[in-house]
Amino acid sequence: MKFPDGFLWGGAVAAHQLEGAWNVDGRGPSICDVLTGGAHGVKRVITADGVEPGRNYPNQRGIDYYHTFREDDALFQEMGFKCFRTSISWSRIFPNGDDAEPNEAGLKFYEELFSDYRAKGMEPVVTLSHFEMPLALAKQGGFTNRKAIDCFVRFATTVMERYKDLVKYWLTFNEVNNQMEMHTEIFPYTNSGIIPDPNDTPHEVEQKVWQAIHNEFVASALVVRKGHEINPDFKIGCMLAMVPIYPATCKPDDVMHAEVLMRDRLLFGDVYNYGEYPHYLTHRWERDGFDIKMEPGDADIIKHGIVDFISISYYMSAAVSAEAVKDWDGHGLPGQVKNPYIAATDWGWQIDPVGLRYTLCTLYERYRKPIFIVENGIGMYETPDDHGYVADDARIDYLRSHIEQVGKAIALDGVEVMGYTVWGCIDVISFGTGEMKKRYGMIYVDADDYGNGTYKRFRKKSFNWYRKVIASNGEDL
Ligand code: BGP
Repeated sequence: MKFPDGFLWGGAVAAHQLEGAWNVDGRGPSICDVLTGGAHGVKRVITADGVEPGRNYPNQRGIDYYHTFREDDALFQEMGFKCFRTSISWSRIFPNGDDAEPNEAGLKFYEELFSDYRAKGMEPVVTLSHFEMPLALAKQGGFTNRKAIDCFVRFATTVMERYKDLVKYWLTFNEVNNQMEMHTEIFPYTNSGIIPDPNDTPHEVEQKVWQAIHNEFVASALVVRKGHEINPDFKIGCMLAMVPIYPATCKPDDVMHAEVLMRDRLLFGDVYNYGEYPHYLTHRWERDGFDIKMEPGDADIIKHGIVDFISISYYMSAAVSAEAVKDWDGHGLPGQVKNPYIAATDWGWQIDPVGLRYTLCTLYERYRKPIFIVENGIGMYETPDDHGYVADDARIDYLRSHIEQVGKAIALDGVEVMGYTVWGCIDVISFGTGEMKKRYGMIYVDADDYGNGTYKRFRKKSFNWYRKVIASNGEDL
């Protein structure tokens, strides 16, 4: 398949999963610094009141990219990356979120980092908020508190002004829609800075999350507007976690159930692209008794802050059955069942390359905006040989089959796709589990879940494969 000229091939990471250096050069604590490491099937724990001795906080270490970025970037350059996606750690710039002045050491770090990307031929793609709210703001209610809007807009404006000649592509809130899984402790916390309160009823939790979501829409729209004022050439996108939800059978009840759940994922795209709340959402708020506090100018702000493009993460699809809803334990999707036609990763994520083409078609038909796939990849257990080499053929198969479907969406369906970045192109701390051993990289990092290891980097088999893919602009898969 032919990919368009200028297609943005590259890799993606998030500051809190790789930088480490959590308390140096004036950085304040962020919400991910106080997430403990979990293990396969074991929940991560939020210790927002302080770092407890004896606990493991993997995000504080990352892979020490703060100190190794020049060498790591040289490896990305060797693969031929055209772009590189990372986030700015909000608490490096505003350690408490509401400080009078930004932290110059933090600003300087990202200036050096983005300059290094440019010097190595990689276009920076920057996420403004990848689960990285300063902890001090979470303690004041996170995004349920309107104060967070002002703090976020100030942070975003500060960095957009400072890097206006270095960065062109910006994303506002990472995977903003995964917080529709409101009854997990993790997502309302990581997305909106809502510290779980065991006294809250499920309705109270939902009320808080909806309020935070509204405030995030206002914040995002303001940032889009300000960004375009700072530099009219900026391209500012939203970022949606896309998991196509299939009916488990063609029973009409299953089809309807899947449609309603899919709407939950797409409502974010609808607001970002149409600039207003869809009827099904305002109806739902009224139906279920949610009272969302809005200020008079909010609707107008949302209307005038429409995004330039849509970015997505894509890892898997899901299947749901209306019948199975009664067995739902409050986690994952109501009525979720295993799809018997596709395989799954060791973490149960169902591998579905065709689902990516399906997703691209759905989004393009609905919004007619260019789409940037800013996360795709597979988490695997890996053991290197004596030379540190990992023959990760399963990763190559995963990436190849997904890239093939992207090619089809472009060539057969006419979808406008801007680029594709492999998630965790170098092994990083897993967001969901805090494990190091859930690896996504094309570069192996010698470290375990507890910070032991040499932290040396080794090229995996997929490293050379991806280099070839980029060099041939997607023809040689
Ligand atoms: C997305 C996040 C990333 C990332 C990835 C893989 O949800 O945007 O931060 O880590 O998924 O998830 P995990 O690390 O849980 O396997």
